[in-house]
Amino acid sequence: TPAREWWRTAVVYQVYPRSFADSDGDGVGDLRGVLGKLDYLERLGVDVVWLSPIYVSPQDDNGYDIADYQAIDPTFGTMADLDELIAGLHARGMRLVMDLVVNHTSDEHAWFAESRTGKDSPKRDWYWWRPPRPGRTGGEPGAEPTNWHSFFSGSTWEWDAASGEYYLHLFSRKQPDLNWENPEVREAVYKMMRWWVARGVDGFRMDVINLISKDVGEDGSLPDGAVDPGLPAGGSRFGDGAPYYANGPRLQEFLAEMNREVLAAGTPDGEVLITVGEMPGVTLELARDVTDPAHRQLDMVFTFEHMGLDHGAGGKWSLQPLHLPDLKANLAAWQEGLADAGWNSLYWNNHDQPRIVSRWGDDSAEHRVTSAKTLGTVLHMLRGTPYVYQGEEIGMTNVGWAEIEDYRDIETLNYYRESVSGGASDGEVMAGIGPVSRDNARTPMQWDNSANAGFTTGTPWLAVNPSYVTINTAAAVADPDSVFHHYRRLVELRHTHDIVVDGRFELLLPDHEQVFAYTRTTSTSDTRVARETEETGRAPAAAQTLLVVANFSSEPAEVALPGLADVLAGEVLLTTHDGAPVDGEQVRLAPWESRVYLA
Ligand code: ISL
Repeated sequence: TPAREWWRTAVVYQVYPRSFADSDGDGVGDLRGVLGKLDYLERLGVDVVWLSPIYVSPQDDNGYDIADYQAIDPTFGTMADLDELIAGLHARGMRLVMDLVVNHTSDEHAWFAESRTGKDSPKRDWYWWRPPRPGRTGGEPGAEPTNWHSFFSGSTWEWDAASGEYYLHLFSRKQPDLNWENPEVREAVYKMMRWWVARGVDGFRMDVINLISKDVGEDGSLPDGAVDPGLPAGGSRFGDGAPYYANGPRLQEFLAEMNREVLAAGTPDGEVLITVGEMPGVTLELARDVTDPAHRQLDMVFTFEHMGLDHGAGGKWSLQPLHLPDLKANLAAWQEGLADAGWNSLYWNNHDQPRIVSRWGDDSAEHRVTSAKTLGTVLHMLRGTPYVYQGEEIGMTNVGWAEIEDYRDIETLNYYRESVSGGASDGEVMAGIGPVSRDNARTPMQWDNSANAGFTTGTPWLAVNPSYVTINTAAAVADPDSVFHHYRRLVELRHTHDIVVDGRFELLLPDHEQVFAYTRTTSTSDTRVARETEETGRAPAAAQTLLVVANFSSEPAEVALPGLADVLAGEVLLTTHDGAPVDGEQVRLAPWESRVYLA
């Protein structure tokens, strides 16, 4: 066994194919579009591409509603295109991670079509079918089997008049939840996964994988959730079902089984696979259990804790300014909590989150570039596997449209409808949607300053952010001081400096409201270093300190770093600004200035 799995030194780049590059002018990105950008990805230096879903799908949730797991949606291309993508990535020393969406299928999947034919269907039990509440008439409000509120608004239950039962859908009504209690379901999923591994994929990003085990009673019952009295009128009859559908009792059993049945075998070439589980509501304790290599479940998970730190009373739709000490405390807790067992994934962005430079940086003309760089620095020098979402590496910003007509995202549209029908004004609701909607992440990738940002020759499925005139990859690649080249160096540092991969994390200045500072240290007594020394017979690496000091604000800042004068006098690995005004332990930072030192 290798001393260190390859993914511990890797950086992953997420491609949202619908918005990445359109090769055929139909306005929707596709696989040949991705193929045309491999040189760009190679230039950035990333090791892995995670491809959001490209499978056959009615596209109710942009492909997270899958109708056939083993076929490519014609919108995106053909299986031959995908094989070419795998080969093209492998030829460049890169790997491909597929999105695995198995908490639910599309309602147009053959499994569900069979399941809904009636109570006697051999696949009836592959999904969650339940009768109306006792004494209630199916289809009337309140007759649903539980009061759970869907992620995408409304009830999690859809009435099926033909068979006289409801089916469960935690997301849209076109995304029925699979019943993982049924071993046939699990075997079908594992079989499909083995098929993809045999085809050459290198791992899986597992969509909402901590929702697969529901807290179902022996009699098949599912409990009601607590009703939040603070919810707006439209949502108030619904309760929070998360305690009964997230992090359920059999989750780790299912993950361990999947590992045994699929993942343990590795790739046909004998390499280990990479797995990352998306887990809304995961706790640090559960993350440690799931990612502890001794438990053989997953390599890492996506936590949502840091992404929730700026949520207000109305949840994700009422963003508040971030209080920096909260972010530092949270990231530090995960760094420390997974230091000895388990592994972190590191991210600011994905296709569900608003753009980080608009959210926690400063997207004004004056500070956009430096704040994007500093956000990148703070994240990438942490211990774990960093994920870069398309466009993050050029500092793409939120689009924040004011009119609901501009949006396409089902979560946004349903939330708008539910809120307005509950009595909220258009203005109020749009004020929430603008800075948060998932469409902020989904506007087309900005390649150059030609029409439609060079994304398509046709009409883009979602409008291009007008910022493309200045923010685009052509400009960024040509400018040595761009966000792109900063990200390229961050990726490179992880490859060239073991301390970025292995160093122990320590937070400095936890209460400081402007400055994010931490060290990573290696010492010859580290267990990992000692183990590798023994295994490889190489001389142990010398004790080192890497220091990150970052001004997370648009005002100048000054801090003292007691005991770190030697490090501050050491090598500067990366900066956002010229010159380094350091006086002993005293550091002055320009707005959004950050530096990485090594000594
Ligand atoms: O958007 C969100 C973050 O605030 C969540 O509600 C999101 O839906 C949740 O994180 C789950 O996301 C994943 O599964 C969904 C899909 O819509 C998302 O795109 C996907 O990342 C259902 O498959």
